[in-house]
Amino acid sequence: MGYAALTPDTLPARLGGLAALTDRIGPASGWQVAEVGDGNLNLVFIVTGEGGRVIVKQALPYIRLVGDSWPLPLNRAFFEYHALVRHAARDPGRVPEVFHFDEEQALIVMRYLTPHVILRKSVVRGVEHPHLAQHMGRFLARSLFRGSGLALSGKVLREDMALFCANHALADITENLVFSDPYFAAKLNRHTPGLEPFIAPLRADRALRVAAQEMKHTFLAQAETLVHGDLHAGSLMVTPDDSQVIDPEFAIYGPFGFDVGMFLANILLGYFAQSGHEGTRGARDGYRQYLLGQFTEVWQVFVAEFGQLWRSERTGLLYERTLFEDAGDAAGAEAALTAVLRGIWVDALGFCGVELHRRILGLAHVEDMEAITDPARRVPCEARALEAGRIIAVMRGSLGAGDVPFLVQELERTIAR
Ligand code: ADP
Ligand code: SR1
Ligand code: MG
Repeated sequence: MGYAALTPDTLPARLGGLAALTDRIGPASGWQVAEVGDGNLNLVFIVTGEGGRVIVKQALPYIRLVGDSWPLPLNRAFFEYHALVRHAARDPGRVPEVFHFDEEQALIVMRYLTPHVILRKSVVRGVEHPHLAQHMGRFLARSLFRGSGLALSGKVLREDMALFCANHALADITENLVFSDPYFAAKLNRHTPGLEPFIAPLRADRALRVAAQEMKHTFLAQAETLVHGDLHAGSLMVTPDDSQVIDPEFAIYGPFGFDVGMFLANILLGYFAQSGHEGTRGARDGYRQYLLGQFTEVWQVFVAEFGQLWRSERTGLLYERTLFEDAGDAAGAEAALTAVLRGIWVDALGFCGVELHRRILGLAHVEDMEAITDPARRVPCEARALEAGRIIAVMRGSLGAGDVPFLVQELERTIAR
């Protein structure tokens, strides 16, 4: 049969013949199915059998958040599957295992993560995850380094780039929603009532509009490595000891700094929301310091891991050892590493800035802020995040790693409650 969206009622009959499921969770006659998708795009089912549980994720021919007025290709499941496979190889154990992929049905069967919770929900509750920065700094360095011309030959890189180039419909969402829509009155934008006095000057800021377009240009033109493409706090599932990266359907070749900046922005969104949560004013100071520590540590771990990979796994077409270490110029390789890392940091800040804006002004908001039900409490939190995003994006070329925590703490003081 051709593609048909699953429902909890039809799923057992449709998938009951798959050994990938029955071998793991038992016969379909005993299955219970619940649709749990809370993302913006797809169906997600938990299928429980007598032997265990699996996740069945299926793409819809449209954007779930908006409805069938916004069609979206089913082939995004193909790219999610291929990205999961590559991530599993590049940072083993950091993504859920894939048990089955059906291209026609746009469907992935994967490991059910338990007792994991979505990181964003944990941050809203104020829960610390002591290993998160280690896990994510390493994941970012490993997935991005090993997916780039630093590790791959030109042939392998370009063939893979050609494959993922077909994921342009998802890139188009990012190109519009992240880099352009926040900076004008786009149709699907929304914002908290009362935020208007902070939005008008932001949109009038020419340097910011230029910075956002420079980042869009970089996203389009700097096809350096396979990026996850949507690495926000809803794309991570965590326990106290583990972190699992899910949902890479936006995967495409893009800049090293893209995933880094998106993830760092989501830490900052969690930070700025803390003072708005009911009954927590002042009580979350320690947690806010923890989040700023995570911001700094993710980057530190990234730098350390990227450097280690640079020294031990630089076997691709870029910065060949022949020109450096093998020619007695190890110091030259180190200088080149420093320059590459500097470029990644500057780009990451640019992406961080625009992500802060689009999660407050665009279509797709975040629970960190949405959980603050009183608009009068939410507005100052969002205003601080907007101003942080503006400064970070415009000043990205002159900010060091230690400057961002200092800046956001200053904004807590200067933009009044
Ligand atoms: P979308 O592509 O629509 O954003 P996600 O991949 O983010 O969908 O999944 C939506 C939700 O389904 C997640 O927020 C999470 O609660 C749940 N989920 C997804 N994958 C898994 C998994 N492997 N194990 C457990 N829960 C999952
Ligand atoms: C219309 S899709 C909106 C957002 O949801 C996804 O998770 C991406 O972040 C996208 O920008
Ligand atoms: Mg998602």
